[in-house]
Amino acid sequence: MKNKIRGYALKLEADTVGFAAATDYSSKQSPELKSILPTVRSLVVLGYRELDGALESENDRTSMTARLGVMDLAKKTNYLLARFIEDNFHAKTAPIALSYPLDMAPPKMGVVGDVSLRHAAVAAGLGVFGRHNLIIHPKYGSRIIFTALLTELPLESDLPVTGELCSNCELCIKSCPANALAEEGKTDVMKCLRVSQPSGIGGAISFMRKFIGVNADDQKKLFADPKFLSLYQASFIGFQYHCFRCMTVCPAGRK
Ligand code: B12
Ligand code: SF4
Ligand code: SF4
Repeated sequence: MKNKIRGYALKLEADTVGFAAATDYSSKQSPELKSILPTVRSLVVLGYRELDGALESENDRTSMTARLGVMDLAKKTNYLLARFIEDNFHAKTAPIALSYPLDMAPPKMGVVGDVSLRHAAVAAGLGVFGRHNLIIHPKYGSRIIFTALLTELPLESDLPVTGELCSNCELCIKSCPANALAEEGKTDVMKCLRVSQPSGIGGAISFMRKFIGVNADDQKKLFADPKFLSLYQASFIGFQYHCFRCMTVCPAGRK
């Protein structure tokens, strides 16, 4: 069964595939898997490498353009693979988003996913946590992102990655423009968000506050403000990252 699923996922252009029994997945902050699919027994976790040229580009729109490509590919692959499992193995299968949509209600307020894909990747033998709190894959290093499917199939977990992949070189900590990685084992979410998603919810709130506090003439001027124009752009492109530094600088797993 695993071979068939892995083969089809690779054919659909996922770069790497791992399996985890639902009992081996553990993420304290995240909801129970059964709250998503009550009959869940396993996870299929898919990894997609990021493009070196896009990540290393000095132009953050170029890095984001490639990410949008990975997101499109991952969304389609997730859906097609879920359909493949339902059709071939008669097991209910639920696809998990790469990032969005997120639960925006308190207390999570959009910073906790329905499934923690990093913990899922560890359980499925696709990597280990590094000092930057991201998953390092043995072949693709930190330059990888994940999606997952929850299934009713009774699949066993793949072998975990053993051994350290992070050398503790601290490049990620030193390169983070937001100083969001200073505390070990914790990413300072607000610091990261301000730098990596200036056109996210925080940016929108601060723009609206400014907008409602000024007179009509100044409001007109604000329509030409690059902040407003970026928010407008984000409203139809979707959320956009302006920082990929911690993924890009990490030498782990790279030849
Ligand atoms: C919300 C979110 C964010 C938020 C909040 C992050 C956070 N604190 O979890 C913000 C906006 C800050 C963010 C930033 C980024 N994100 Co983000 N994010 C997510 C999302 C949607 C949900 C994460 C979640 O549920 N967190 C809540 C719980 C699970 O976190 P937690 O239990 O508190 O765990 C934290 C620590 O305790 C620690 N930790 C937990 N266990 C262990 C164990 C060990 C041994 C260690 C060392 C640490 C550690 O790691 C976590 C970091 O704070 C996931 C997608 C998903 N559904 O998983 C992507 C995801 C985690 N993001 C990802 C990426 C790539 C990024 C960015 C690089 C932005 C970008 N350009 O893409 C930065 C990196 C920030 C960083 N170095 O931590 C990838 C990670 C891929 C990978 N290789 O690991 C994911 C998995 C998206 C994906 N589909 O691949 N993200
Ligand atoms: S994405 Fe950028 S701001 Fe956020 S933790 Fe990584 S390096 Fe720091
Ligand atoms: S940059 Fe260095 S310290 Fe940071 S995760 Fe990679 S290997 Fe570890």
